[in-house]
Amino acid sequence: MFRKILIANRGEIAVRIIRACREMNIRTVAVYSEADREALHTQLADESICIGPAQPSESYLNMERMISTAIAVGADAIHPGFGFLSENPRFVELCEKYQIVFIGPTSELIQKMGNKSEAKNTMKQAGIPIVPGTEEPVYLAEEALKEAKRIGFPIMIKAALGGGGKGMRIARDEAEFSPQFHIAQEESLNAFGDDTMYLERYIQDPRHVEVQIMADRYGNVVHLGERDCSIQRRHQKMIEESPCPALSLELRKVMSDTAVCAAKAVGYENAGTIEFLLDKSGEFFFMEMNTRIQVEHPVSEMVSGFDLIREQIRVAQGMRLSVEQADISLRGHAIECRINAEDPVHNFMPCPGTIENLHLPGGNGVRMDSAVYKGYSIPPYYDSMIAKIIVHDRDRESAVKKMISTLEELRIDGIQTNLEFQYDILNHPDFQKGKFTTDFISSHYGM
Ligand code: MV4
Repeated sequence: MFRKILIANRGEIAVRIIRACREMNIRTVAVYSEADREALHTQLADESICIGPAQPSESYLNMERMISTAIAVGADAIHPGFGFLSENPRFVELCEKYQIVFIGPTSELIQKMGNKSEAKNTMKQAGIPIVPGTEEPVYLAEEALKEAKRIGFPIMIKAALGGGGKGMRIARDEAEFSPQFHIAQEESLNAFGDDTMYLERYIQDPRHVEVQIMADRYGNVVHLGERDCSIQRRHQKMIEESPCPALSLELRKVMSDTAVCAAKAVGYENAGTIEFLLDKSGEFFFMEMNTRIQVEHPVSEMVSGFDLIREQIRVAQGMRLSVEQADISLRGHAIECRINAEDPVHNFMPCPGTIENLHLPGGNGVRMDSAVYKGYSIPPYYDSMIAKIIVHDRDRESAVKKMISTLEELRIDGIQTNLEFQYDILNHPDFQKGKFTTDFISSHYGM
């Protein structure tokens, strides 16, 4: 059994993990950068160690420093949260080498799913539906154009190591293809140091639907239903909900079962997400597998009553899943709004600063996952997300109402936030009808 866990992260997810450990009587070690001396995670953990300067590369991304700190404090395991080192196979190998348990899947699996093109091929082999496209990597525009003509326009050009929209371009026709290919490839080389590309048929205005799965090392896999994450801007999700308002009970079951099948096919362990694109006709395609706990995991926790972080820790200790699929019932509707310190009016520019006054709402079915407090100064070096509001109610209409009144009660003074923008979306008739796709924000707000 773990006695002590080092949390290799910051912000609200570090706080979330500390809380789960406390409930499980596991000691916590926070690591913090020089900019995070006053951060909430630094204050809440049993022990806190400064691991370097503010720049992420010098602190939260510093693998050697992270491992040596874990060894020095006698941690049994490291929880990586999301971002930072959470999907770095070399870091997982380093943990294995020094016999510190990495709370997540194996380095081999992270590596395999990190290559999006290879992941697709693996899933195709397992009978999972994928977007038609190239199976072999493409490097040259001329060679790629031949493939594009075979697949048919419009075409999505993607970086093999991409994900999250980087190194991704649409080519509407043959004339656009070569220039777009070069732009995407250049972006990929800059971002990932790799120019391996692949092509897909372009799916017009899809919904982003992802299924939460949880697996132990004995081949048991359960799902916690799906989340609709279509409300996003420039590949940054803003609102997530469960269940997806567009799914029939039948389609919901097919997608969830498909996700479990995908996880079993690759021998997955720990928490993971299978991302699908859902097109207008109700056809769905595997896109990517995320091999980490995700920002939006609370939405699934609220509809299932299941603690994903606790279960991650349990299965990482070699325990069996604490539940079978039949034990999981998905009840009601949950919605999450991400609160960012940013200015929607000025191109969502990050707006760090000091929180002069703060009121966080609560009440029946309201959950706040946050890392801020009155008087806290948000440092400029990290992600601008400062809090997540999650509400749960009996049905979607009630959950939307609850989110609206929760946003009305929330006060954050001293900094710019996206609060009003979130409020606007929640009140939009199309959002309220569940009528939206991934282009919702760009088409309704022109951003
Ligand atoms: C697509 C697509 C349409 N067709 N692939 C964006 C991020 C990356 N994970 C995959 N993405 C997309 N891939 C094909 N073949 C549309 C998107 C996409 C998108 C996907 C999910 C959520 C928001 C999105 C916003 C724009 C484009």
